[in-house]
Amino acid sequence: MSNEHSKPRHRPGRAWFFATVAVLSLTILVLGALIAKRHLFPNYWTVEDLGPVGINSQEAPRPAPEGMAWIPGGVFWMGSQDFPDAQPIHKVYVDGFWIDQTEVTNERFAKFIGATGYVTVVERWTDPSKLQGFTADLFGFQPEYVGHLALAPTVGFPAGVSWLGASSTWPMLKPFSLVFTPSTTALDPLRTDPRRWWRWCAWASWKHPEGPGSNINGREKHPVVHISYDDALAYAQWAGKRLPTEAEWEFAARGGLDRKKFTWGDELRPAGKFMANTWQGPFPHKNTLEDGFAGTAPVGSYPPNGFGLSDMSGNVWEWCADWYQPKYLDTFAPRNPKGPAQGFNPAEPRRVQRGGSYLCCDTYCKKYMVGGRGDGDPESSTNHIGFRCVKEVK
Ligand SMILES: [Ca+2]
Repeated sequence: MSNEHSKPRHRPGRAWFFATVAVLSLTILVLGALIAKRHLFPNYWTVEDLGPVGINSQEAPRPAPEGMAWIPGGVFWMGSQDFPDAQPIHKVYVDGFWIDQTEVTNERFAKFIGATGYVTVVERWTDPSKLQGFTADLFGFQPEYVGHLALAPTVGFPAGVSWLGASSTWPMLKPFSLVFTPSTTALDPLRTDPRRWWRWCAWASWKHPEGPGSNINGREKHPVVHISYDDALAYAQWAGKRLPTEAEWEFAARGGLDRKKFTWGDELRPAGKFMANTWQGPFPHKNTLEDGFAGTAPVGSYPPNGFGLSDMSGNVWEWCADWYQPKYLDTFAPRNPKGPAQGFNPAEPRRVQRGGSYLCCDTYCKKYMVGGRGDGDPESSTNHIGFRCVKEVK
């Protein structure tokens, strides 16, 4: 007999088995690596293929609303690797819309007040029913500040006493807003109680930006400040406009550029030129004023971005329509997103602010960078918060 029986037999089933196992293992490995990468390094992500990044070709409808620029809309990469709450960078599509070329000025806001008799939130006597549980971190502070509050939870007050608790020692609970005041000595803002540079000021308002005795004479073209979200909404309704969604705001701010650090490019001061009203020098002690302004600047004092918009970086923070979520992408739609359904803490929800202000600087709050996000209590304000509006195409 042949030695047929001693030869290894051809076993196609086993070969297929090993091949299948190999392919499956490889697939699991690759998928696992991709999932791990997504979770560990979630820099880029999109839930739907929106196609290539680009600006819509739709021409500006006519007539153009006064003082507004046409933003054609399109697909863009939203978000930034420079800020944890602006990640992952993700593709978003927005329709075209009109947006104010500048922040709303004192002059414009005065017209609204003259026409409506509206009284801003910080000019109203406080409603005691709204004071329950009102704590320091509701005052429009940016996350950095809140971090400091966490380090020093009572911010100088006895444990358990809120800012309102402290202010209730004031007669009549006067309405107040926060006014920036430079510290008298140099300090490390990352390790210091922010009350060293923020003071609550009774009756500070848009008409009295630094408190009673101050006024806006000569600041007609400056952005209005001490504006709460509710005030901005009231103005927008009067003007037949609305607040921008955060996606619209960022699309507009990027000025047609793709994933740049600033609204004008990647260089903070191209050819040494200041492109925005921010803070120079050691914050919050000494502003060296190299850009020419300690506080607000007249709108349009710096070069506009690619869409013709001024001060999308610096000058004053601008309210957006969206609720703020540190992980907002969890609820973000890829097309015309309107933000999450509620704030990250439903008991103390906050709205998005964008653009940074004249108080942003290299060493502290870099949120004049185009991806930077801020947030604030809808009824609170400070003297570096304003807004601009958008208008839809009918
Ligand atoms: Ca400045």
